[in-house]
Amino acid sequence: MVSGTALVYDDEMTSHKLLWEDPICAIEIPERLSSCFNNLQRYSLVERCLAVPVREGTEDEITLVHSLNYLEVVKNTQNMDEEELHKVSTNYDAVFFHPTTYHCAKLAVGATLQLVDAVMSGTTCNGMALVRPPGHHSQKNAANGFCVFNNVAIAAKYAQRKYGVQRVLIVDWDVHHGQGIQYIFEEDPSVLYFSWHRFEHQRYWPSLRESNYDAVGRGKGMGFNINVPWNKIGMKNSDYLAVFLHVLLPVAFEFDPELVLVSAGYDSGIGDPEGQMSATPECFAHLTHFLMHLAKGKLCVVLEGGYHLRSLSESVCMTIKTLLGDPLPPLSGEMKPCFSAIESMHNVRAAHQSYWKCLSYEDLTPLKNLSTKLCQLEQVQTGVPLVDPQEAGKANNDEATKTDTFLELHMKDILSLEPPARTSVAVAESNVDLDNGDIDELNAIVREFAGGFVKEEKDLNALRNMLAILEKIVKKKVTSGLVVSRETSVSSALALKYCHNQRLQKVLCIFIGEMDMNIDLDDGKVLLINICGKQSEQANTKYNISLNWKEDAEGNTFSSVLFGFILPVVYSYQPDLMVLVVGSNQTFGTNGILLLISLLHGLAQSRIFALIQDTEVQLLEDISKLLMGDISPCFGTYTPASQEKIQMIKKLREQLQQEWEMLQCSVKVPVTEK
Ligand code: Q9C
Ligand code: ZN
Repeated sequence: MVSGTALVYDDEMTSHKLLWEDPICAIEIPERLSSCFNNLQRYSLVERCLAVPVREGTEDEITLVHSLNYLEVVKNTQNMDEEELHKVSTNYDAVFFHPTTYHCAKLAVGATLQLVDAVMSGTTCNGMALVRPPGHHSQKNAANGFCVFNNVAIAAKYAQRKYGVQRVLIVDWDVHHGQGIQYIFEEDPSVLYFSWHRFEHQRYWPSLRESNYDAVGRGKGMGFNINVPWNKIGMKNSDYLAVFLHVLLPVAFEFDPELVLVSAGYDSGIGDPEGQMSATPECFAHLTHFLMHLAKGKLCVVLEGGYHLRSLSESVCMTIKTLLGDPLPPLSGEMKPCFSAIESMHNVRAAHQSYWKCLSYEDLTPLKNLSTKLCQLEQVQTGVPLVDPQEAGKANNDEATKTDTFLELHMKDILSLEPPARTSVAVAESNVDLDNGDIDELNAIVREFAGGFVKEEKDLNALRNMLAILEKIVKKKVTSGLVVSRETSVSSALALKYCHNQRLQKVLCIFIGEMDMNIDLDDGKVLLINICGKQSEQANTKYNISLNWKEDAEGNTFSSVLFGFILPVVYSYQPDLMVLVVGSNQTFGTNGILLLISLLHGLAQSRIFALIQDTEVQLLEDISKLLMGDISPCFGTYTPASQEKIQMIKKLREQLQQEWEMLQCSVKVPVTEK
């Protein structure tokens, strides 16, 4: 298995800078790069990465995307004086040139390609390139929005040429629309481009008609361009998460890329003066974690925007920590997407429904009219206040300082929660080292709650040992544990009783297989999700959900139920501990279980207690490797789920979306609107 994370950085790229006064370009400063690197050093992350040197991109590489003519224009800026540089800059929108710009832009391209080489050659599994100038706005014949050469677009073409990669996914989480990337791959079905961006009904820069959700690609490329417009500022962690779960991830799993590139702008993070959004640094850990499950983990993250230095550098650190495999801090904030985000998701899902099987059975009425109406309403209600620019500047500064203070505390908060160890323990019915006192105490618990089951000494020992492992997780001595059980129904009921006794606030129990367990824990302290091949007679309730899911023999259909139902519910619940039970006659399949466990690592600080029925031991090795972080998971080829299955997910979502609000992804159109 390929492991390791590459870090491509060189402070030479800090020499490119603005030489004259220009309030628009003033935010793209060299410190953007150095503050990221300094923060990585402060967290001791630099030494954990493989340092990959930068190089200059060659003319052949640059012309994979740009015209020779444009290349010459940029090359000629090398020997210009300030006046000439200023003049060339004004030929473009929001761009500045410096005598070293050409050199730095070539380094930014070369750094990105060095990262692609490290990942594609198998030297490392993933990595990040910290580069300036950024790339995603630049076009065949033009610089734009601080961007000179389109680093990520060049990287996609390069990977296709050099390594024969068939399908590349580009995820652009920068707060601006990477229209440059869209134009380059618009007609190309081999590159799927996803971008979310501040749009405000086309009032926000670059104010293009083609940034809206209905720009789905052209010709052969139809369906391979996904735009998610944000029509409001202040989008939060839950809005970003919802778009990943309900739009990007289902489509990305269906697309099945061989390489994932991220246009990683952090101006979509909290405190950014351009983006005005509210996503906190750990949100980028979760986004990164999801993407690590595609393309056998081959993930290249490339810096684009990000103008609040503290927010930018903390978010970059969270991204790299995640690439390195560290446990994720829990996602903070209320887990409920806002109405405007739901509306955008609805529109994107409707626009793409004829191109992607994972969306095809949803009944989504396009919301065009509703959207315009709401937009007009908003204008009347709030209007656009006129402010004196000097006052606005001061207000911005206050905002930035407030975010600094907030982040200082926030990072301490979320990182103090980090589990002490990530090692897991695996036991069959063997012994766990225990003091005599502990033995007696645990034996008493077993006798109290599972006395009826204990026939011999052997039964008592097995259950007590199981509790001993669970106790280690609850007391935070280990992150996760694995136990083989002779009777998962008994062991899991006992485990849940133990958690209840320990006053754990929220325990998620996912039971896969035939469950004959009758526990009455409907008080919110346990959320039970049973995945089995049989229809349950009981109706679903908020805390007791039964899913009748039989996985196909070949291929995977489980990603649809994971993203469309299980993860939204689980993220809404925000458990403190997860108990995963694999009982007998499970119908979710090995790959389904592995993907589920791997995705659950994003929750409850990775605290997973896995219980496996002794008839399912062929799973044992895979699950224990996964818990130890020893395998990069491979989940089999995507097979579209049947209409029946999609209908089932839809029904469940309708049933439970008031209770579990991360399930919300479409707007119910009133009958009169149709
Ligand atoms: N009133 C990147 O984040 N703003 N570029 C122009 C005009 C330009 C952003 C505002 C923002 C460019 C890579
Ligand atoms: Zn940006």
